[in-house]
Amino acid sequence: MAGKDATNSPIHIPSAPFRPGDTSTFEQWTAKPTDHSMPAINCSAEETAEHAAGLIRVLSDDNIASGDWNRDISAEDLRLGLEHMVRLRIFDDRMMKMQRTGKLSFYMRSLGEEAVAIAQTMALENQDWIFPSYRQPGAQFVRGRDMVSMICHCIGNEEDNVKGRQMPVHYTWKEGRFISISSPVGTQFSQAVGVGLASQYKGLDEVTISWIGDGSSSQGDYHYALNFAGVFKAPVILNTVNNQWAISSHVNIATAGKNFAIRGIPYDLPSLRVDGNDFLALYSVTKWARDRAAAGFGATHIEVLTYRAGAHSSSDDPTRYRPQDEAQCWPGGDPIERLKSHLIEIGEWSDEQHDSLEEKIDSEVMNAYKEAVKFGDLANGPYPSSDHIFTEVYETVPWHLEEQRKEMKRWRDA
Ligand SMILES: Cc1ncc(C[n+]2csc(CCOP(=O)(O)OP(=O)(O)O)c2C)c(N)n1
Ligand SMILES: [Mg+2]
Repeated sequence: MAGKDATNSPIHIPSAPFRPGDTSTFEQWTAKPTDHSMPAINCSAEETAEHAAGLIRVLSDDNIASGDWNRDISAEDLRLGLEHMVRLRIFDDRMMKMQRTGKLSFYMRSLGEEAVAIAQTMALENQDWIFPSYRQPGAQFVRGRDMVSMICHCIGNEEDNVKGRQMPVHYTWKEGRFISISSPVGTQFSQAVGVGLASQYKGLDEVTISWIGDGSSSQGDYHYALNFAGVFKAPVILNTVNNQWAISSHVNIATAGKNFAIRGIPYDLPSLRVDGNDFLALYSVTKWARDRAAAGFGATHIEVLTYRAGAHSSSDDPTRYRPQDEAQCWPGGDPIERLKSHLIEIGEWSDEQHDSLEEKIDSEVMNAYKEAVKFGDLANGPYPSSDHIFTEVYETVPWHLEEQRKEMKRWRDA
């Protein structure tokens, strides 16, 4: 995709190929599910050169599964994956409504990318560590986090497990081995490698997975992580989620290349490029990477090719910088529609079942919402005490913070 130049500056500053008013004409994919064989889990980085340059798919354009990467996933598991994706989409819609009505301050949806964290977490074991970005909250549904607690976090009320110390959507969940999302993007990538090495040092059967966005992958953190993972053969799965945008910056300003996957090969990491809206392909490549890591052969680098179908966040208006219907032009389609149509195709699902699933999840989300706001919301309170600023961070509060706490109390109680 050729980028236009954004300015008349002597410095080349790429712009997006399509802007509001244009018609997006993405290159249509020619990749077929039968294109790439599944290499042995102990393969070299070079042996994945074609997988990195190409695109691993299991579902065809007609959502029929085939090829070497087509694993025997039970219909029950596929239905569960579909259910979690529907859950995330409906949950996101409800949270956006809460944001728009002033009940919480900020929100970020995973629209169009629901398959990523859900399929990939389902391919892991429960003891594996998750180092997410804000676009992978779906992993928590897979691990069974209570929805009320997720909503309380987004509101930042008394029941928020981090007591409002994080922005909404910056979940942290110890029991699910779901590490705190960091507002400074990209930090999770090198931390994930460190934790992977710790598991290996202790001789534990634990693999670590992390995701970074296309935009964030232009930071040093990404390269430090790949380098350490390659040198020390850490049991980690490092995903770059290329969803075409980093807020209003098009992917062509994150890299001059056209491909993120191949960047792993010079670091000696087997590298795979996968259709990120194909649940079966995502599941399959992640299982491959998990098997490889657990067997002691080291890390895998994966480019997850997808499209951010929604706004970056509740503060963003994408109609200002990209064509309004660009998501509909994405060659990878919609992950929920694709898995649904695959299940219908194999006789394991129906439109009626899908409708009743949506109804069931609608009321599940509504009930969780009603339960969560009982603990307070941003529009109506009650609000958590400002004392929380000073608690649960230091075991012993340092003197200068103690002074500030007293000062705050004086102002508050005056
Ligand atoms: C270190 C740092 N720089 C900038 C920002 C502001 N910021 C937040 S999200 C974002 C875009 C990230 O895009 P990408 O990595 O592609 O992830 P996506 O939102 O597409 O999932 C930016 C620039 C930040 N939070 N942290
Ligand atoms: Mg992005």
